[in-house]
Amino acid sequence: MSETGAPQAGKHRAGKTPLLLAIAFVALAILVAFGFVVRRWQPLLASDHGAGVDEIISYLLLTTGVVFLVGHFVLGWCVWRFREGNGEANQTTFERPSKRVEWAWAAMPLILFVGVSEFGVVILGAPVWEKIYGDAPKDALHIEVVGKQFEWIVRYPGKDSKFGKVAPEYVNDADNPIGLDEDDADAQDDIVLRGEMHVPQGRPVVVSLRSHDVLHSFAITHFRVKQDLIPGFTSRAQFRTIRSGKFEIACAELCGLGHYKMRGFIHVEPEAQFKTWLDQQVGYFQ
Ligand SMILES: [Cu+2]
Repeated sequence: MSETGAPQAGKHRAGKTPLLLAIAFVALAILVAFGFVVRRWQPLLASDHGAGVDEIISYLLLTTGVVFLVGHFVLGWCVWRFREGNGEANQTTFERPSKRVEWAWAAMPLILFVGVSEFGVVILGAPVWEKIYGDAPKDALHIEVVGKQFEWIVRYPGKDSKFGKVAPEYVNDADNPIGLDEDDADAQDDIVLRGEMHVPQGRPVVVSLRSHDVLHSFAITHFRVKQDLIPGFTSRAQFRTIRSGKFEIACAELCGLGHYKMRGFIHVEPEAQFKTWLDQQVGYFQ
């Protein structure tokens, strides 16, 4: 624009900046794509349903990545094509397209995005959802995990396979952290561990999750498990391990000043080794 405000074709030169920006954008896009191809970014997979979770993450990154790139190329092309000084293009007078054309252009992205998201949810997501939130298999091992500031307390039902009663009035941080009722017969053989969990490899595990105080999130990244704990509500996580080893249980919900140290470990062992370990545990009131 000149001082008087009238556009003068060809007077202003934007210099090399737009070209450099465009090159940087393309280089960055190639670098990011390359980064996804050359290595896996998720931690080693240790659960059955986890491959499905990884697939959904890859699908979302790919689809949104392509949309992002195409969108920016179109945007860049428009900026370049209708730049100040490109007299020929700017002199074109645009007539308003027909309503049908406008509707068609509005419907296209709508259909595209609904298609992309529905395909992801229904085709890829539903089977994984079923594995995580479907009915527990009959041979599943039931464990309870209580989250409190700032630790994980793990409970096994013991030989009677029944979890004993708990009540807030019995909670005592030093020797009864989950508040087991000493007068309850089912509670006698319950096994309570702090920050430590053992599961047999390959057997389905159902974890009931409760919180003693605030929101926490039970996260085992190697299993692709992440489930919020909500005070006053029992939530559930379900998985089946595919390899043995020791994996971290983290809290994935900022829950207070000690959030960073709220961690535990889960030991995945062959069935026989797990049985031996379980037999060595002593009931809480025994
Ligand atoms: Cu927490």
